Amino acid sequence: MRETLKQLRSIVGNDGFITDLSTAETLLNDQRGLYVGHAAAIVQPRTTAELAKAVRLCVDAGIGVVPQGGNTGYCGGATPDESGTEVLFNLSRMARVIEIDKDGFSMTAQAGVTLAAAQQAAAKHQLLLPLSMGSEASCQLGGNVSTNAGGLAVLRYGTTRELVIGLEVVLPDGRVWSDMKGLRKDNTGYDLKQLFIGAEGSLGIISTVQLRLYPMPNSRITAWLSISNLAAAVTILGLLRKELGDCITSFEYISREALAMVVRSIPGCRNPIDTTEDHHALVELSAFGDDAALNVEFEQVLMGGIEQGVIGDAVIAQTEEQRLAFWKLREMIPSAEKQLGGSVKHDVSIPISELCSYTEDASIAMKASFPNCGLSIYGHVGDGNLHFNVLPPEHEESDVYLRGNSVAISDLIHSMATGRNGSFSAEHGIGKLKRDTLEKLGDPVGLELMRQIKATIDPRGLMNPGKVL
Ligand code: FAD
Ligand code: 2HG
Ligand code: ZN
Repeated sequence: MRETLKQLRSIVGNDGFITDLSTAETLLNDQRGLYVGHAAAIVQPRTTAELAKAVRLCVDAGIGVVPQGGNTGYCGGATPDESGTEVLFNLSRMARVIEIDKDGFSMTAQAGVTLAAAQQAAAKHQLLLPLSMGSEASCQLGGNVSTNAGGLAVLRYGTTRELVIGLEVVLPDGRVWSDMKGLRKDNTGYDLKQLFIGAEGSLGIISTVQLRLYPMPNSRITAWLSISNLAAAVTILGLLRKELGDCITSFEYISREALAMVVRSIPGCRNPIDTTEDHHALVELSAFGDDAALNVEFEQVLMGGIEQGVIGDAVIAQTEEQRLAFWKLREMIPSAEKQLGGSVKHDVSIPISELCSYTEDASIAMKASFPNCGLSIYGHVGDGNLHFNVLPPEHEESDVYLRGNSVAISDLIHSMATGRNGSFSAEHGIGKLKRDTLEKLGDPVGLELMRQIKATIDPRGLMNPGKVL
């Protein structure tokens, strides 16, 4: 091991090699505080060539390799195990935007570019990288691709998978596989890049990504609605889509309880509508052309919703500051949960026609089996994806409650989701956290195929060991 570490240092240089792990807690532990990892070393390569050399060296020496981006993932996928024998590959120094192709509407960037930096680089050219989420200041493109991240604009632009047009990947044996032609159409056999999207670093380390960009819309409307329940949210979404089509970019549901937590614990947050009874939806539209005309059409649909009784009240953001304040109410929910003692998190997707009945049934089941627990339900209704998070009862010691009940709570929520043809992980992946759940609830034939693919690409099982499968 000592000799391998020496060689690793010579590949990535002193400034890319961390052995004083006492200073690296934030890299060794996952961001939710579920796992404490140890590592033989942390390496931070700068180039694909360095990365490939370093991976090959580790694998030849039988050392497990753990890829890490911004370490914002929810499932412990970027955390090394407790043995202290794995090497953590942190990609933060591979942070160069290589090219923006204005005519081809695409971006090529090293995998360690943060999502926010990539959005800004595109915006300088009046182009839109539509991927967006609460963690965007820290998460990296390689992490986004590896988790096939969803986020706040999937309704209009799709998940990360739909944005990826090229990838370069360092394979476990150190070979570099590259498909960076950026072609819209290419039917020459299997589309291998799809394998690495959402693989959570279990098949290789993504070193470069090529992403589709969009023209920057020139008008945007953001509204905060009060609504009676989740069913009303689904109805309003249907009305909006029917009347306004594809310009609906985001449609987020925020339950009364989730909003109350934010207002209670995050300074400066307040409900724009004077009600504590209702649930809420945050809607964003974006389009090209006449702002005023879109406003009129949107207001008509809102008025129709109010007349039908599915919308209680609506406020349209008049300034960018107000728009950001609406978004803050939504994006701060995870922080509020954390501040108030944590939650058992879930990330389910259900066919949209069954989303409401699922939520009702799961809420009843929770209250029956876990008396006095709280529920923080919110999320990407437009994608059929809800975060159905369960809070410890007030007056209970949160840590003790979460430790004692998380598994049973999640088992119930997850099996109710898969029982309705839903998914127990719509956007956050499997990592270490949901590996056993995948084993239990996954399709056996599908799991067998996944194992065969893993064994073909990573026969020694050294690429992110113990994650996903
Ligand atoms: P990491 O956490 O570092 O890694 C995640 C996984 O990808 C690990 O398995 C890791 O091994 C692997 N990986 C990382 N980089 C590479 C690489 N270059 N090559 C191969 N494998 C790699 N997720 C959503 O989908 N939607 C949301 O709306 C959303 N909101 C969030 C809000 C907050 C406040 C937080 C904290 C998280 C949120 N997330 C969300 C989860 C998380 O931000 C995403 O999963 C993100 O894509 C992870 O990127 P990362 O760079 O932090 O990856
Ligand atoms: C979001 O949509 C994220 O805000 C995080 O996916 C969800 O913290 C959560 O439960
Ligand atoms: Zn989410």
